[in-house]
Amino acid sequence: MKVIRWILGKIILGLDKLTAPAPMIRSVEEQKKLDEATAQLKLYQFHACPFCVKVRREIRRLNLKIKLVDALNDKTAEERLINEGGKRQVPCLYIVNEDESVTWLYESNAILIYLQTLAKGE
Ligand SMILES: N[C@@H](CCC(=O)N[C@@H](CS)C(=O)NCC(=O)O)C(=O)O
Repeated sequence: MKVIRWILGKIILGLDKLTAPAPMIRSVEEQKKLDEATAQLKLYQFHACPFCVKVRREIRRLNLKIKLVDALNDKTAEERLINEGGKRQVPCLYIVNEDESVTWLYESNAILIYLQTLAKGE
């Protein structure tokens, strides 16, 4: 089972590399504003998880600068995800809200919607 997962992971990563979306181009000012808005975000993820690849592709397409956290190999990060986020599931977007509260956003589709809304400047 581990071998099959490893092979599937390699295929997914290979296809991702071959079909990587082109990053969106914005004005310097717009990009700077967006970079400031995403500075606090962290994506807890596994390198070869298909749901994480989906989110990373959208981050690339939207040209967002978001720190990636390896929740598989970084045990401290994994514990933080479980203890503070509530479960060991990736992808999970760590968000510091305007009022300093923290949201651990699970589910790839919900993360995509959040990032797309942010990129629109809403
Ligand atoms: N519905 C979720 C599925 C996410 C999912 O199944 N992630 C797997 C990795 S591919 C996971 O976190 N598994 C828990 C584990 O490996 O402990 C999404 O779309 O984000």
